[in-house]
Amino acid sequence: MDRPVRVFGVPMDLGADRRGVDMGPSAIRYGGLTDELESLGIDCEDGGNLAVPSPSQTDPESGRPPDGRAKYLAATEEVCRRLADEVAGAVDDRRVPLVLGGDHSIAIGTVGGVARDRDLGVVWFDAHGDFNTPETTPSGNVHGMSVAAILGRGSFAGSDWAEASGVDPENVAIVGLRSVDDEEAAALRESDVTAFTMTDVDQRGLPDVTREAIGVAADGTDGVHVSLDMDFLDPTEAPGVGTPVRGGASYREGHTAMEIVSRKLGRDLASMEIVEVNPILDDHNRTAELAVELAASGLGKRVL
Ligand code: 5AB
Ligand code: MN
Ligand code: MN
Ligand code: MN
Repeated sequence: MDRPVRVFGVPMDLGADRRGVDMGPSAIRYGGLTDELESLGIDCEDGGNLAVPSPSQTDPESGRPPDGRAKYLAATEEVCRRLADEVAGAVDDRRVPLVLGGDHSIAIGTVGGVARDRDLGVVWFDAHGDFNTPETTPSGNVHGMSVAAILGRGSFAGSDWAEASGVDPENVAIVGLRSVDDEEAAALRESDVTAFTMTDVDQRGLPDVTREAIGVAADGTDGVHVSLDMDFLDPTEAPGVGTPVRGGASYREGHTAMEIVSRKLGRDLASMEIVEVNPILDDHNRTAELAVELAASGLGKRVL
């Protein structure tokens, strides 16, 4: 890739039930992220970590919407506002933001920042739909609501920090679904979001599905954000995630998806994010090292 990158770590675990995902940015850096990207000739600057309060300092009920549940919502909002500002600053400096999680609630901030002055498409690689709202969530965990928040669904409607006016549901595509809650599934079906399940992947193959997802996200937009939840991959390849689900993408499929992202999007890749790496649950940093490899593929690494 010929554009410079700025990396941000967001040691966020308020949006997930399993602690430990806050150490994801450290594990991915330890896995050699900047060296790997620099070896590809990418100018890669580390913007450091954002400060994130720990759950023990934070009231989980603060910010709770009247008719729903969303744990640590006030603190999540505060982090996402700061993240959006940092990410928008990188875009102003003509650097591609590469955001390391942390749990997937941080996508609300990343997308908010990238979509500030433009229409943005989103490709969301995930085992889960992240399409719950505070009204439908079975867990109260905000990492299961990020797509719904960005699209201003349920009690996120009109919320200036969550709903991204530059993102239309017609330009959002989710790839890799295999665990979706009942009400969440009904909401996804009636929405204009394009959703590809692992059944679609089995039947059509990942390259075909990924190309279509990118087409949906790029159609009429000024750029595309790629959000990679590491639980998109099968737990045999990515055991270090908080909510593993069997039947995910293989090692090669992960790379193929990212290679297609880089080849097909080119300069339309606005930003990338890799989330949900939990080093406490990992096997010798395997998942974090895979995150580094997938970032490299997504940013243009080629075998030949
Ligand atoms: B992830 C679940 N649907 O809402 C919920 O890892 C899981 O960011 C959400 O995709 C998983 O709590 C969130 C049961
Ligand atoms: Mn997710
Ligand atoms: Mn997930
Ligand atoms: Mn629009």
